[in-house]
Amino acid sequence: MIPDVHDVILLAEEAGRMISSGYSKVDDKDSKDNHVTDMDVTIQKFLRKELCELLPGSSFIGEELDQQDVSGEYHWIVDPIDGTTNFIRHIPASVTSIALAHNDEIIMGVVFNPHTNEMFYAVKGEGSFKNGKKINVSLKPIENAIYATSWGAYDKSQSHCAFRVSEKMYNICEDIRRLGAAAYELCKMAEGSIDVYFEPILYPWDHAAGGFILTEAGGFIDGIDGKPSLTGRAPYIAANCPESLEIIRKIVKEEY
Ligand code: LIP
Repeated sequence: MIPDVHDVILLAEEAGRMISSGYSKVDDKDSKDNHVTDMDVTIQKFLRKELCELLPGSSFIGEELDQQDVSGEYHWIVDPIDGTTNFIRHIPASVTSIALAHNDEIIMGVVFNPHTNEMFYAVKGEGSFKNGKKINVSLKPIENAIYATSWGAYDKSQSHCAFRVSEKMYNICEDIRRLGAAAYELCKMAEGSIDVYFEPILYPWDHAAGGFILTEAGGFIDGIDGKPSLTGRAPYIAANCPESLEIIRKIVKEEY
């Protein structure tokens, strides 16, 4: 049976307490700009054990430790700390992101920011919630939109395109934000604080839970060539309404 979302929330809260206790070691990953702390690894090990116990037979994909098992009907997709650079630099935007997929479809998402005590969650067909209150995307048209993005810090080969997209969007929208944690940015879209979004490179653990919470809150997601998959890295586009989605998708396509 599918676990109760409140049991997953309890695990996210425990992960949050671990984030709040800090870290003692930082290593570089595939580039000098991409880091992992001992706490990313500790939280992932904890969540893998607890989540797989919560749903016997489920498999697990996590950002760290090359854990990428999608065998079986159900699998968890986890980023123990999304926004690791923020975490290292004491910028209060690092979250734990947990999604549950049934085959190729997300059916549950939980994202917790322990610095601000924001608990976002959604279960398929039931809408999205923040700290127990239902949330929805904004109704803002693109000319009043806040656009959030990144320029692909871990692989700067795509950065020039993303900067050109930013310039075009800056001229159309109200302003730009870069929070540095994709899962958190997608949840801030779900509650209407951000309206349009593009990242040149995202992995499933960055977007699975946040993107699901966004769509359950009425938002829209896409990629350049079809919907972002739950395996592999790809560009990621999101908006509060179909009209803005079409505009950002067109601009991204022009620049890639
Ligand atoms: C990061 C994101 C960030 C994005 C990076 C990366 P990490 O996750 O949340 O917003 O721009 O590409 O995926 O590495 O901190 O877990």
